[in-house]
Amino acid sequence: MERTLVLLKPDCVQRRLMGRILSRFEEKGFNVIAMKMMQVTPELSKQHYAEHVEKPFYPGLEAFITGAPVVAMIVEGLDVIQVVRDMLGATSGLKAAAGTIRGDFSSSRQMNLVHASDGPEAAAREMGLYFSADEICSYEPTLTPWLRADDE
Ligand code: FUP
Repeated sequence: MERTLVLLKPDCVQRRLMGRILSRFEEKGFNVIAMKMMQVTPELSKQHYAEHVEKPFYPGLEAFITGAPVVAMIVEGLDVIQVVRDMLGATSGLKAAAGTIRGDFSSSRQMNLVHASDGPEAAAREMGLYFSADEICSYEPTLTPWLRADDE
Protein backbone atom coordinates (compact mmCIF):
# COMPACT_ATOMS: atom_id res chain seq x y z
CA MET A 1 0.00 0.00 0.00
CA GLU A 2 1.35 3.41 -0.98
CA ARG A 3 0.51 6.99 -0.01
CA THR A 4 0.85 10.17 -2.07
CA LEU A 5 0.42 13.90 -1.49
CA VAL A 6 -2.25 15.54 -3.63
CA LEU A 7 -2.93 19.29 -3.74
CA LEU A 8 -6.05 20.81 -5.23
CA LYS A 9 -4.44 24.05 -6.36
CA PRO A 10 -5.87 27.59 -6.10
CA ASP A 11 -7.42 27.42 -9.59
CA CYS A 12 -9.25 24.22 -8.59
CA VAL A 13 -10.67 25.90 -5.48
CA GLN A 14 -11.58 29.12 -7.31
CA ARG A 15 -13.20 27.27 -10.22
CA ARG A 16 -15.39 25.21 -7.83
CA LEU A 17 -13.90 21.96 -9.12
CA MET A 18 -12.85 20.53 -5.74
CA GLY A 19 -15.74 18.11 -5.47
CA ARG A 20 -15.49 16.81 -9.03
CA ILE A 21 -11.76 16.20 -8.77
CA LEU A 22 -11.94 14.62 -5.32
CA SER A 23 -14.62 12.34 -6.76
CA ARG A 24 -12.20 11.02 -9.38
CA PHE A 25 -9.91 9.66 -6.65
CA GLU A 26 -12.82 8.33 -4.59
CA GLU A 27 -14.42 6.67 -7.60
CA LYS A 28 -11.13 5.00 -8.48
CA GLY A 29 -11.26 3.29 -5.10
CA PHE A 30 -8.46 5.13 -3.32
CA ASN A 31 -8.71 6.14 0.34
CA VAL A 32 -8.41 9.79 1.33
CA ILE A 33 -6.75 9.52 4.76
CA ALA A 34 -5.94 13.21 5.44
CA MET A 35 -7.37 16.45 4.07
CA LYS A 36 -7.33 20.17 4.89
CA MET A 37 -7.82 23.56 3.28
CA MET A 38 -4.86 25.84 3.87
CA GLN A 39 -2.93 28.81 2.56
CA VAL A 40 0.49 27.99 1.07
CA THR A 41 3.07 30.50 2.31
CA PRO A 42 6.02 31.65 0.19
CA GLU A 43 8.27 29.62 2.53
CA LEU A 44 6.26 26.43 2.02
CA SER A 45 6.14 27.08 -1.73
CA LYS A 46 9.94 27.28 -1.86
CA GLN A 47 10.23 24.01 0.06
CA HIS A 48 7.61 22.26 -2.05
CA TYR A 49 9.06 23.46 -5.35
CA ALA A 50 12.72 23.36 -4.24
CA GLU A 51 13.79 21.89 -7.59
CA HIS A 52 12.19 24.82 -9.44
CA VAL A 53 13.16 27.79 -7.22
CA GLU A 54 15.94 28.97 -9.53
CA LYS A 55 13.91 28.58 -12.73
CA PRO A 56 12.53 31.61 -14.60
CA PHE A 57 8.93 30.51 -14.10
CA TYR A 58 9.25 30.15 -10.31
CA PRO A 59 8.13 33.69 -9.28
CA GLY A 60 4.91 33.27 -11.22
CA LEU A 61 4.41 29.77 -9.82
CA GLU A 62 4.85 31.05 -6.25
CA ALA A 63 2.42 33.92 -6.82
CA PHE A 64 -0.11 31.44 -8.18
CA ILE A 65 0.20 28.76 -5.49
CA THR A 66 0.07 31.33 -2.66
CA GLY A 67 -2.69 33.38 -4.29
CA ALA A 68 -5.70 31.52 -2.86
CA PRO A 69 -6.26 28.51 -0.59
CA VAL A 70 -5.39 24.97 -1.60
CA VAL A 71 -6.75 21.66 -0.37
CA ALA A 72 -4.01 19.26 0.65
CA MET A 73 -4.73 15.57 0.99
CA ILE A 74 -3.01 12.25 1.42
CA VAL A 75 -4.39 9.52 -0.81
CA GLU A 76 -3.69 5.85 -0.14
CA GLY A 77 -3.95 2.79 -2.35
CA LEU A 78 -2.13 0.17 -4.38
CA ASP A 79 0.36 1.84 -6.76
CA VAL A 80 -1.34 5.13 -5.89
CA ILE A 81 1.69 7.33 -6.67
CA GLN A 82 1.91 6.36 -10.35
CA VAL A 83 -1.81 5.84 -10.85
CA VAL A 84 -2.65 9.32 -9.56
CA ARG A 85 0.07 10.83 -11.77
CA ASP A 86 -1.51 9.03 -14.72
CA MET A 87 -4.96 10.31 -13.69
CA LEU A 88 -3.60 13.90 -13.69
CA GLY A 89 -2.06 13.71 -17.17
CA ALA A 90 0.83 15.76 -18.60
CA THR A 91 1.87 18.96 -16.82
CA SER A 92 0.27 21.26 -19.39
CA GLY A 93 -3.48 21.00 -19.69
CA LEU A 94 -3.06 21.64 -23.43
CA LYS A 95 -0.88 18.52 -23.78
CA ALA A 96 -2.63 16.28 -21.25
CA ALA A 97 -4.65 13.46 -22.82
CA ALA A 98 -8.42 13.69 -22.91
CA GLY A 99 -9.86 11.68 -20.06
CA THR A 100 -7.20 12.84 -17.61
CA ILE A 101 -8.05 15.50 -15.04
CA ARG A 102 -5.81 18.13 -16.61
CA GLY A 103 -6.80 17.05 -20.11
CA ASP A 104 -10.48 17.44 -19.28
CA PHE A 105 -10.43 20.61 -17.15
CA SER A 106 -7.23 22.64 -17.75
CA SER A 107 -5.95 24.65 -20.70
CA SER A 108 -2.82 25.95 -18.95
CA ARG A 109 0.67 24.83 -17.94
CA GLN A 110 0.67 26.79 -14.68
CA MET A 111 -3.00 26.50 -13.81
CA ASN A 112 -3.17 22.74 -14.06
CA LEU A 113 -5.51 22.25 -11.10
CA VAL A 114 -3.81 19.43 -9.20
CA HIS A 115 -0.39 18.47 -7.88
CA ALA A 116 0.60 14.91 -7.04
CA SER A 117 3.95 13.52 -5.87
CA ASP A 118 6.03 12.08 -8.70
CA GLY A 119 7.68 9.19 -6.82
CA PRO A 120 8.11 7.53 -3.42
CA GLU A 121 10.82 9.94 -2.21
CA ALA A 122 8.82 13.00 -3.24
CA ALA A 123 5.69 11.53 -1.62
CA ALA A 124 7.45 11.02 1.72
CA ARG A 125 8.99 14.50 1.61
CA GLU A 126 5.80 16.28 0.53
CA MET A 127 3.52 14.46 3.00
CA GLY A 128 5.91 15.67 5.72
CA LEU A 129 5.71 19.25 4.45
CA TYR A 130 1.92 19.40 4.54
CA PHE A 131 0.86 17.04 7.34
CA SER A 132 1.91 16.02 10.82
CA ALA A 133 1.51 12.38 11.85
CA ASP A 134 -1.51 13.14 14.05
CA GLU A 135 -3.42 14.60 11.07
CA ILE A 136 -3.39 11.26 9.22
CA CYS A 137 -6.53 9.17 9.77
CA SER A 138 -5.80 5.67 8.57
CA TYR A 139 -8.80 3.36 8.33
CA GLU A 140 -9.89 0.14 6.65
CA PRO A 141 -12.74 0.90 4.21
CA THR A 142 -15.54 -1.61 4.43
CA LEU A 143 -15.84 -1.89 0.63
CA THR A 144 -12.28 -3.21 0.10
CA PRO A 145 -13.54 -6.76 -0.66
CA TRP A 146 -15.48 -5.29 -3.60
CA LEU A 147 -12.59 -3.28 -5.03
CA ARG A 148 -10.08 -6.06 -5.79
CA ALA A 149 -9.34 -9.70 -5.26
CA ASP A 150 -7.63 -10.87 -2.04
CA ASP A 151 -4.35 -11.66 -3.86
CA GLU A 152 -4.04 -8.29 -5.64
P1 FUP B 1 4.15 18.26 -12.49
O1 FUP B 1 5.09 17.24 -11.91
O2 FUP B 1 3.37 17.74 -13.67
O3 FUP B 1 3.27 18.91 -11.47
O4 FUP B 1 5.06 19.44 -13.09
P2 FUP B 1 6.52 19.98 -12.75
O5 FUP B 1 7.08 19.40 -11.48
O6 FUP B 1 7.35 19.85 -13.98
O7 FUP B 1 6.24 21.54 -12.51
C1 FUP B 1 5.72 21.99 -11.28
C2 FUP B 1 4.73 23.07 -11.55
O8 FUP B 1 5.38 24.17 -12.16
C3 FUP B 1 3.62 22.63 -12.49
F1 FUP B 1 2.51 22.31 -11.82
C4 FUP B 1 3.40 23.80 -13.39
C5 FUP B 1 4.50 24.76 -13.12
N1 FUP B 1 5.29 25.09 -14.32
C6 FUP B 1 5.15 26.36 -14.85
O9 FUP B 1 4.37 27.16 -14.31
N2 FUP B 1 5.89 26.68 -15.94
C7 FUP B 1 6.76 25.81 -16.52
O10 FUP B 1 7.42 26.17 -17.50
C8 FUP B 1 6.88 24.51 -15.97
C9 FUP B 1 6.13 24.19 -14.87
